[in-house]
This record gives sequence, C-alpha cells and structure tokens, in this order.
Amino acid sequence: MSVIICPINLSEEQFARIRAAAPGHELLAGGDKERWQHRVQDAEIIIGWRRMFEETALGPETKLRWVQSWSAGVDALPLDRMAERGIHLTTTSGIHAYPISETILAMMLSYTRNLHIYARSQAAGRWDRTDPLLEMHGKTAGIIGFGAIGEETARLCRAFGMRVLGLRMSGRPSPHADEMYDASGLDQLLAESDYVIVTLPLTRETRRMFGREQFAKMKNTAMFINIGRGGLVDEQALIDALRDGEIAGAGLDVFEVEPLPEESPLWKMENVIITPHTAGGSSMYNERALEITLRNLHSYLQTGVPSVNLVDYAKQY
Ligand code: OXD
Repeated sequence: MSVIICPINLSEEQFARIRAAAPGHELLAGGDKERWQHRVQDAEIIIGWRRMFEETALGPETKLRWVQSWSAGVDALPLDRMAERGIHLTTTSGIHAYPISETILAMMLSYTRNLHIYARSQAAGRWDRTDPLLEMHGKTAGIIGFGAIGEETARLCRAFGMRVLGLRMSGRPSPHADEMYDASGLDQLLAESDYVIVTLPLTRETRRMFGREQFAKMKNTAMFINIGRGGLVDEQALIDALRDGEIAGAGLDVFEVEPLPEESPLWKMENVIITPHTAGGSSMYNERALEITLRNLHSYLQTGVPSVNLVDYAKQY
C-alpha cells in the first residue's frame, strides 16, 4: 500500500477528507512524529515538508513522487536534490493573499497614524501626542512582486485613495495598478513610491535585490515593507538607511536570520514595525491549504502529476 505522510496537526475531519480522496493509500498523519518517522523511506507523497525528511526521503531508494509544501515559499527546501530525483513539488501559493495584504495594510496604517508609537506610550501609561500624523490617502504604493498578494494589497490600497505602481517580471498589467513595470522599471518605482512593498519569492535572481543603492533611490520619507523573505534584503544596508534617514521607516515580517537576533538594532528603532514571520498566518490557513492539497491529490491520482502551484525548479518558485 502506498504511503502518504502528513506531519501537520490537522483535525480528524480534515485527515478523513485526505483518506477519502486517496483510497488504497495509507495515511500516517499528525504532529507527533512517532506516528510516521519509522516510515519516511516508504512515503510516496508528503504533505508538509520537514527538514528531517531530507536524508531518508531523498535517498537513492526513494519512493517519493510528490511533496505538497505547506508554505508558499520553498527557498528552504532542497530544490536541487528534489529536481534531480524528479519529485513533483507544489506549494500553497495564493492562500496568503488576505492575511498578508491585511498585515501590509496594518503596517502601513500603524506607521502612518503613529499607532506603533502610541502602543509604546500606552504600555508606559504616557499621554504623548507625538506627530507628524500622516495620511495614506493620495500617496503612492509601489508593490514589487504582483501575484495574488500584490493584487489584493493593490485593491486595498486603492480603497484608501492611493495610486498604485506594480512590478512583476512579465510586466502584465493589472486592473488594480495604475502603472505596471517589468524589472527594468524598478528604479522608477522606488523613486516615486511613498510605500515600497516587497512580496517577492527568494530565488537566485532576487537574493539581496534591495541594498544600499536601492535605498538611496527611495524617497527620504518612504516606508519599506518586506513580507517576502529576509534574503531579499541586505539587512545591514537597511539598518544604515533607516539610521541615516535615507528612508523613513520599515515594516518587516522576515529577516536574514530568524528569529531576529536579540542584538539586532532593528528591535530598538522607533520607526520599525516588526512581526515575527506571521504575516501569512491565519485561522483559515490549514483549511485553505487542504483545499489546494485535495485538488492536487485528485490530479496526482488521475494523471501522476499534481496540477495546482507546481514549482518550476528552473525558476525556484
Ligand atoms: C510561506 C510563509 O512561505 O508563510 O508560506 O512565509
């Protein structure tokens, strides 16, 4: 009997839906590794990758055919080894649009209306009417990486009366963007935006895409938001840009090293809002990820290939 391993803590009802969709397969499931760790070498399908699978599941004798990642980003997975073994890899890309765009807007609003400062004052019991108090209305949001998250963020920005500039590799226009650029428009987008929002995946091409030069091109009054991956940014250059007033503030969910080390100056910067890589989190997460998984399970069992969010190893996403 083929084995499916799912080390995610789903509900019994959710596991039952996987079992019903894959008759003739044995499902070893749940967060307790006692349930599946002795069978990793037998797995044909893994739903929710764990670093500890690497040695056993990718060895020469592997039976593994398909991995459904429980994340959108797959930069931490052993992509080269998976590609070499011809394993299909699919992601949960698309399900982060609501929680991440809401986090982005929360960062923008908090920063613009000083909530991050007032929260500190409240904790200290201090009536501090610090200004300036800014507005998002009429300002320009530049969104770099315009997939599902970028589209939804743009739609919300428009509801606040903002102008939206987008950038995606294809340059394909969007009804939610006033202008859409391809990679060649990066400098223009950086120069014009009051909020620079990065939602890119981390790949060979995008690693350290934002450094000293890019921060220098941004307005001194601009806010920089990164919910993609820490590796997209030269973090020391970001710290310097914030310190030197090259840019005015930042909203950061992701970091070069996570958890963000205690000694990072970012913790103490008043103009920085930090969330601990939770922008994509949501009580809806598992249900939405399961829906993608079931669609993929269906096509995998019919055709041998999962159909939703299949990673292109050449592009690394
Ligand atoms: C993801 C994330 O990639 O939450 O899914 O960072």
